[in-house]
Amino acid sequence: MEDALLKLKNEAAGDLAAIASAGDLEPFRIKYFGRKSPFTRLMRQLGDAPAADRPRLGKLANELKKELQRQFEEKKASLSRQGMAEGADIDLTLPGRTTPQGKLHPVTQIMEEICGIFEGLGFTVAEGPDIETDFYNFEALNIPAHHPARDMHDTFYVDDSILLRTHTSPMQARVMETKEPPLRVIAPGKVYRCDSDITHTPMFHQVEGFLVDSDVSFADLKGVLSVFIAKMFDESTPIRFRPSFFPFTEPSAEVDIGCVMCNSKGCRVCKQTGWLEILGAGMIDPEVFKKVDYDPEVYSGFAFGLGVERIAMLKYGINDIRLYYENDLRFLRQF
Ligand code: 2NM
Repeated sequence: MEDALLKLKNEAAGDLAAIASAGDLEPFRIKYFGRKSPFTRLMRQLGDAPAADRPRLGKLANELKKELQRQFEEKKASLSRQGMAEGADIDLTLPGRTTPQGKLHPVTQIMEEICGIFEGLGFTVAEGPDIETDFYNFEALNIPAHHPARDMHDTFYVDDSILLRTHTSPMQARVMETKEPPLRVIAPGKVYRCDSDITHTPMFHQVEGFLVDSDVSFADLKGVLSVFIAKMFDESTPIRFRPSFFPFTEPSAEVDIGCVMCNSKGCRVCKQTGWLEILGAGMIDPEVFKKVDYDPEVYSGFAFGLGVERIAMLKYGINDIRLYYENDLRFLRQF
């Protein structure tokens, strides 16, 4: 029995020394520590040994097994360290750790696209304050106190004469007040109206623009806006100008494009008309020129205004304006 134990010890030492890779570990473990291992066999034979020798032999077998297990774990650890150094334990197929990259908000992207098109047509960008005076937001734009047009604007007032701008036109008035024609300016930015449902948010974005020079006609207005629509949507997008009213322009028009959702066939989005309203425009009213000290006999000009969220909704088929401001990454990641 003692001889058998000694022989087992030597054989195991030899096998352990021969282990050269992680793949050899498992067969060794099964051979020496599995159910059919020589230790199990020897323990069973222990019953045949003289009763006086049994405790000593049992202890010897247990110590031998423990020592072998310790050496085995050591071998395993050393092979693992070696593998790591050689790169064998690194899974090269795992995806790398990336830093998520942020993107511009879809409204910002569209606003930049709109501004880019007008900059290409020679317009410069002017930005102004969100908090405005009653004068620049209304008076200078030919909307006097108690004018019914004020009702359309659902204004947030800070006090009697200070308010959150309801459009970006006050910036236009500020530019005209300080610069002489010829001028081509666009004013992008946030505007505020006390209104909220699936097509209105209390804050939204506008791009308004104007051009002032001698001899500007409605044909110039149609030309510039046609080029804008062709670039923003498609060269073949149908356009129509419909008579309308704005206090700061005369004559005024609303501009429709053929419905991009149904190809002008008529659908829920265009209310079966085949047309979608995308901007308002007109020839700047001589009353506005008088407010900024331009001679209406010398100068004429056109102006236009459009809602950025609305344009992006039509371009991308977004059906609820509130999606822009919920910051749901599943929505934002699509842009
Ligand atoms: C619109 C429609 C028509 C407009 C007018 C002016 C200004 F200041 F030059 F008179 N800026 N923007 C204008 C004209 C805006 O938005 C629907």
